[in-house]
Amino acid sequence: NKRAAINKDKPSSTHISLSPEHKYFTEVNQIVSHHLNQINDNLEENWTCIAEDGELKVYKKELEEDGIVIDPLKAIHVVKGITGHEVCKYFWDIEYRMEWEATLDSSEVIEWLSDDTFVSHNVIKRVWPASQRDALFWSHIQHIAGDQDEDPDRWIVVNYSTEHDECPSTKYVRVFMNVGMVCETLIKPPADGCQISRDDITCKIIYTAEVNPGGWAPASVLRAVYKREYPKFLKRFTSYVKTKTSNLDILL
Ligand code: 18C
Repeated sequence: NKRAAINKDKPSSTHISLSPEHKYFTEVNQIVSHHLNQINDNLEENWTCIAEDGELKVYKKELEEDGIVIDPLKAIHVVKGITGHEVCKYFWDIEYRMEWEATLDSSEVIEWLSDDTFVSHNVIKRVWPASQRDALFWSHIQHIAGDQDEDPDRWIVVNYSTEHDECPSTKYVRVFMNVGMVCETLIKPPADGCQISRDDITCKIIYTAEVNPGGWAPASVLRAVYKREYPKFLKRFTSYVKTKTSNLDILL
């Protein structure tokens, strides 16, 4: 039975973002930088395209560690009518996760670390013949203001595996993951005196997933599942964000 996520002890809106004294501060910033540094990777040279559909392209690098598939995956998508802030908001906010996630049985908050970072426990749907998996990770959202001539304005969400005393790995095989969603918004300047409309905005999404399935799983099945599920996720999730926002003010 699918269950909506529980927002456990969500900090009040006056709560500050992760402070430099917080035990996760260094790790969060390191992993955010890791994803930002990968934005300009040459995908034509080092990666293999496994799916292409309109503006969506999904790439992978084949990699195995002790016979376990850990292929890094990267997807680029360009979607009209939504902003990077909107895409990141719906990807990060666990209140909406079960509305678009098709690969999870459940998702639940374990601890709020600040108003932009929380730890959640997620049970992944079982794929026959492998054992069922779960994932425990912190999710962090951040706005990175662009500088005038070099980098554009960006929004980023990172989901990164962690440990938590309240949620030891007992019942399932635990997956380890480092997932990043980086978004840039392009705005076509509207005619003089006109307000920006959804027709004037385009969002470029750079999604990366480094996943270790945490124990043996048949390589051919896993690669087939990834090839099918990642493009499906990107199409399903972005059309969800379009539907969710179509009648709302643009969130820049
Ligand atoms: O990034 C995504 N979602 C985030 C929020 O939930 C978050 C979660 C990431 C989960 C990554 C899961 C990795 C799977 C691990 C392997 C499972 C082993 C299976 C063994 C097979 C032989 O960052 C979006 C994630 C989109 C994930 C697409 C691929 C995941 C495949 C997982 C299998 C579930 C299949 C469900 C299909 C069910 C059909 C009956």
